[in-house]
Amino acid sequence: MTDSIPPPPSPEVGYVPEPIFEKPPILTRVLETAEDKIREPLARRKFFQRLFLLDRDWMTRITMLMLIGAMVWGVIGGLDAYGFQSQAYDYATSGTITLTNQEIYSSITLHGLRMLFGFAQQLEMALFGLLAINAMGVKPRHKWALYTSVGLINASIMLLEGPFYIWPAFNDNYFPSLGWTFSSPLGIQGQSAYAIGPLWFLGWYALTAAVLIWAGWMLVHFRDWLRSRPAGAAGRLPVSLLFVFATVILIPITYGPLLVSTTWDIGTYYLGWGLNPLVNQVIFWMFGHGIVYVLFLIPVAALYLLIPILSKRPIYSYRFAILAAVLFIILTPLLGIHHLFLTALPTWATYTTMVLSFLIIIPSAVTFFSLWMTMKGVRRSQWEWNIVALFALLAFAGSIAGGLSGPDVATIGANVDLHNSLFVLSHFHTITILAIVTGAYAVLYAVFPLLCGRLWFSMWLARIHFLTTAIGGIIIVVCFEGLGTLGILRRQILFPNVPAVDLYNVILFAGIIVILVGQLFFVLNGFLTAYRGRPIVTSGLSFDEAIRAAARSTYVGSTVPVQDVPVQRKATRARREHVEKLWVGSVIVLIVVVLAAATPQALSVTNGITSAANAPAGSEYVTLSGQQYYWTVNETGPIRGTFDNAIVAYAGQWISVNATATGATQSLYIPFRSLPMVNVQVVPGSDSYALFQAPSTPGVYGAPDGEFDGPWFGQDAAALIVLPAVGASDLSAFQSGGGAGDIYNPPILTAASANLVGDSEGLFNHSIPGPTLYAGAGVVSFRWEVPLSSIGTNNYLVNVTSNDKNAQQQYVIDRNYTLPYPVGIYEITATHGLRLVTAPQSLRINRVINESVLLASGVYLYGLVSPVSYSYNPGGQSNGSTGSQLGEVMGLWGVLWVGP
Ligand SMILES: [Cu+2]
Repeated sequence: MTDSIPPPPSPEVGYVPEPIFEKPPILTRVLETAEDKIREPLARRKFFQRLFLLDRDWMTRITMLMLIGAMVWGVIGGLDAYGFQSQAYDYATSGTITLTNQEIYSSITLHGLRMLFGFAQQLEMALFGLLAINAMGVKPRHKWALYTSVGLINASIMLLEGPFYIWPAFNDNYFPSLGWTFSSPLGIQGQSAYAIGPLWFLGWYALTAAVLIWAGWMLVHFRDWLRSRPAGAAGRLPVSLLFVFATVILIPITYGPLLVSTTWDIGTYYLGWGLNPLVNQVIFWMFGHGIVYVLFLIPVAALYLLIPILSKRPIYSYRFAILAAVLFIILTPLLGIHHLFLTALPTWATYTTMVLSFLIIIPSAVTFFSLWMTMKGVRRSQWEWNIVALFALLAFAGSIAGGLSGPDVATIGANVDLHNSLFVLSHFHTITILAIVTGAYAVLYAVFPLLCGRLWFSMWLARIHFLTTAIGGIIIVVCFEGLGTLGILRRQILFPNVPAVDLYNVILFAGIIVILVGQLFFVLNGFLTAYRGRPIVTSGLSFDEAIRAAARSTYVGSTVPVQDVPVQRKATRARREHVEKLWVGSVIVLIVVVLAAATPQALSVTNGITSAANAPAGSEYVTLSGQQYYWTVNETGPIRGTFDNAIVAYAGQWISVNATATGATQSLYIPFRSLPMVNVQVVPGSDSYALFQAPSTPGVYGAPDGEFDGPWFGQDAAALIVLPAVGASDLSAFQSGGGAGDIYNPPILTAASANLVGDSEGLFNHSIPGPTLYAGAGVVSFRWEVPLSSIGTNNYLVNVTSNDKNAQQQYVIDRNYTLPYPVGIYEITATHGLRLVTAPQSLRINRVINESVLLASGVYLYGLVSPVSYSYNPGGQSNGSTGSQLGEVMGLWGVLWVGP
C-alpha cells in the first residue's frame, strides 16, 4: 500500500483525500467491470435493452431481473401442476397413468417449491424492494448484496430439484419427490429407506441465505430512511410500508428455523447426529407456517397500498394497522404446531396452538375492516374498475374466503376429518392463488408501467388475464374442496375411481389449464408493454397519481381523473377508532365462543393420541409398526395373529391401537362415514395411540396411509376387516349400505362373476385393497389374471427400473412368466393369524387362473398378501449422492368373504 498513500492536503486547491473505506472493495470493482462488459453489448440490442431495462439504473435492472425470474418459475411451476393433474385426469378417465410414480410426485413437490419460492418469494422481494425504496425516497445501496440474493434464490430452486443425468442416458428421476412439507426423517440417509441427494439440503441453505441477505439489505434502507428524516420530524412510514417492514422482521423469524432443521438433517445424514423426528418437524413447521404469512403480507401490503390510492382517501385507522402488523409478527412463529395436531405432541402444546391460531383472526379482521371502511362511500364518479382495482378486489375476497376456511382446519376436532385431505389444499390455494397471486398482480399492474416507463400495451390482454386467473383459481379451489370433503388425500394419484371423484378431477384439470393459459396473456402483455408500450408521463405527478395513471392504462374509456383530492373525513379519529374497537371486540367474543365449543373434543383427541386410554374388557389390542409403504400388524385379544396391512376385529369390538413407525411418518386414516373418523399420525421415535370401536356392520373398511411417505404412498393402504360377532354372516347389510358409504371401502363382487385383472399399478381392478369377493360356503370359484401388458415401471411386482420401456416385460418373459411370490387363499383364523388353504403357488403372469376351492364359511384373504421388496434404481445410478428409494409394497390382494 506504500504507493497509494495520498499526498497531504493542499489548502490552495481545497484537496480532501478520498477516505479509503469509500472505495469499493476489489471484488465489487471486478464485478462492476464484468457487469458493464456484459451489459453494454446486450444493451445495444433493442430486445434485451427493452426487456431487461439495460439502460436504466441498477435498482430498476435488478428488479426487472427478479420479475422475469419470478415469472419463469411461475410458468414452470404451473406446468408442474399440469403434469401431476394430467395423470390424475388419465387415472380418472382411463384408469392408466403414463408418468412414473417418481416423476408424478416430483412434479407436485417441485410445483410447491417453484411457486412458493422461485415465484412468490422472489416476486415479493422485487415488489417490496421497489415500493420501499421509492416510497421512502432513499438512495439504493449495496447493489452486489441484492445481486447475490437474486442469484442465490434462483440457484436454490435448481438445487432443490436434485441431480439429473444427461449421460449415459438422460435421467431426471432423482427429483426430490419427498415433499417440501418435510415429513422428517423421510429422505434422510440412515433414517429412511427413501433417501434424497445432498443438493436438496444445499438448496434450502441457498434459499435461506438469499432471503436473509435481502432482508438485511432492506433493513439498511429502513435505517437510511430513519436517519434521513430531519431531527424531531414526526414522519411516519406509509401504511403499506409498515407491512413491508413487518415482512422484513418476520423473515429471520421464519427462515431461522429452516436453517436449524436443515442443519439437523445434514448433521444426521453425514455426521451421525441423533435425530428426534418429531422435534425436527416442529422446528420445520415454524418455517412451514411462517412462510405462508411472509407471503400473505403481499396482498395485505398490496391492499394497504392500493385501496387508499384508488379510493383517494387515507387509511381508516393507522394505529390499528400498526396493531395488525405487530400481531402478525408475534403470532406467526407460534402456530407451526397446528400442522402437527394429530401427532403425539403434548396436549398443552397442541391446545395452546389451536387457541393462538384463532387469535390470528384478529389482525386479519382489523386489516379487512379498515380496508373496507376506507373504501366505503367512495363516489361512483371517483372509482373505476380497472385491472388494478379488479385484482385488488379479488385479493380482498380471496383473503376473506381463505381466512374463513382456516379456522376449520385449525380446530383439532375438525382436523381429524380434514388433515392432509384436499380440503387443506383448497384453503391453501384460496390464500395462494386468490389472495397472494392476485394481490401481487394488483401491485404489478400498478407499478410495472412506472418501472419500465411505459403504459400497459393492451387492456384486452389484461382483461383476459384477470378473467382466466379468477375463473381458473375459483375452479381449482372449489374442486379441491369437493374432493377433500369426499376424503381424497393430497398427493393421492391412485384415488377411488368413483364418479364424483373422477368428475372433480376432470374439472380440476380444466381449471389448471384455464389459469395456466391465462398467465401467458400476462407474459405477452408484459413483454409488449416493455417493448412497444407508449411512454408514461409522470412528471409533476405524485406517487399516488402516477399509480392511478398506470392503472388507467388497463381501463377502456377512463373518465376518473388521476389527481389527488383533499379529503375531509366526517368521522373523527376517536370515533373511527371506537368503531374499530367495537368490531374487534365482537370478533373476540365470537372467537371465545367457538373456542369454548371446540375445547372438549380438542382435549379428547390429543389426549387419546398421546397416551393409551383404558380399553374396555374384551378389546382387541393392535400393535402397528409402520414400514416404508405398509403396516405390520400384531394382534392380541380375542383375535391373535400377525398380518400385513390388515387389522382384524369383531363387529362392535373396541380396538386399542399402539402405533410406531420407522423411516417415514405414517398415518392411520380410517374415514368412517357414520362413526367418528380415525386419523392418527405416527412419527418415528414417538408412540401414537388410538382407541375406537369397530363398526357394528361386518365388512372391509379401507384405511389409506394419510401421510405422504414416498412415491409408493399411493399403494400404502390397509384394510380394517370387521368380522361378524359370531360365525360368518353374509355381507348383505354392508353391501346394501353402499359399503358403509365410504369411497375407500373396496367394491363388493360376487366371486363367481368376478373377473380380477391386475393393472399397471399392480392392483386388481384399480382398487386398493382389491375388490371384496363374496360367495356362499361350498365350492368357491373366481377368475383372475395378471396380464403381461400390466407389467411396467409402476408395477411393483417387477423389481427392475430402467429407462427402457420394455425392460420389465422382458424380465418376466426371461423368467418364463413366473415371479417368485407366493399367491393363494388364506383363511383368517382367530388364534393363528393367516392359514394357507390352497396349494402353494408362485405368481404366474399372463395366465388366466380359474380358482375353485371348497371353503367353509369364514373370511379369507386372496392374492399376494405379503409385501414385495422394491428398489428404485434406474441405470444403476442410485446412490448416496443422487438419492435412493427402497420400500415394501403391497397391492395385489383382497378379501374373500364366504357367507353361510
Ligand atoms: Cu399454518
